[in-house]
Amino acid sequence: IAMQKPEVVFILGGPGSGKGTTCAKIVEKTGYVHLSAGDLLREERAKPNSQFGQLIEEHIKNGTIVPVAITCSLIHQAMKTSSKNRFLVDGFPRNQDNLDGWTKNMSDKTIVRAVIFLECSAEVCTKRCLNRGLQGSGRSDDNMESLVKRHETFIKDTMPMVKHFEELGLLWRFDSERSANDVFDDVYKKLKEIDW
Ligand code: UP5
Ligand code: MG
Repeated sequence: IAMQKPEVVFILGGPGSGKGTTCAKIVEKTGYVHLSAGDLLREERAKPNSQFGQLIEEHIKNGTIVPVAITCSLIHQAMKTSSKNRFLVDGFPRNQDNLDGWTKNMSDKTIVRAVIFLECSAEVCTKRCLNRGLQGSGRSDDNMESLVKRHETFIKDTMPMVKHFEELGLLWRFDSERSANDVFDDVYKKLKEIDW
């Protein structure tokens, strides 16, 4: 019997909306594997011999989006090296280029089950990231200048993806200004509904 295609749930939301926090909680309670596109890019940037390190850093600091060929191949590689079959792909696809690259390379290899959208105002998102920066996150984009740009990119480039998935009937919305546990409880309940 051929192995079932890997199943993907995308997680979208503004910078600091709680994507990583929610995914970490889901991983504790389920067999999902968490793949944060941002984390994969930061790992790639940290490799001393990466030919993309500088390009990635420029995009991250400016809150702009890395070309999909790089991001998609990092996600694909991480999926291939995992023994698991269910993935939470966090912070991707962020723009039309990301979506086109995914469709071209991954749509015949995977099944997208749902898209989790964490709704959070720019004010709350920004406060959370600035606070994380003050606590020593070490992230080169946890500063006011980068955060303004990250939010602009989210509204201009990523919100059209949210709309796209809503039109496909794949979008699940959650109010992520609540406590991390409340957000997780609701997301977990919805994930249970597509489990069998
Ligand atoms: N926190 C979380 N939930 C909370 C809650 N409910 N109540 C109170 N506090 C809460 O959380 C952020 C902070 O808020 C933490 O301190 C947390 O404790 C607290 P986190 O869970 O980290 O939120 P998340 O949404 O994951 O925030 P993150 O900063 O990671 O979001 P971004 O989307 O900005 O960052 P990402 O790493 O995905 O991308 C960074 C950059 O990489 C992008 O700007 C872009 O340049 C590049 N990128 C690409 O180019 N392509 C990609 O596909 C992905 C990224
Ligand atoms: Mg994150």
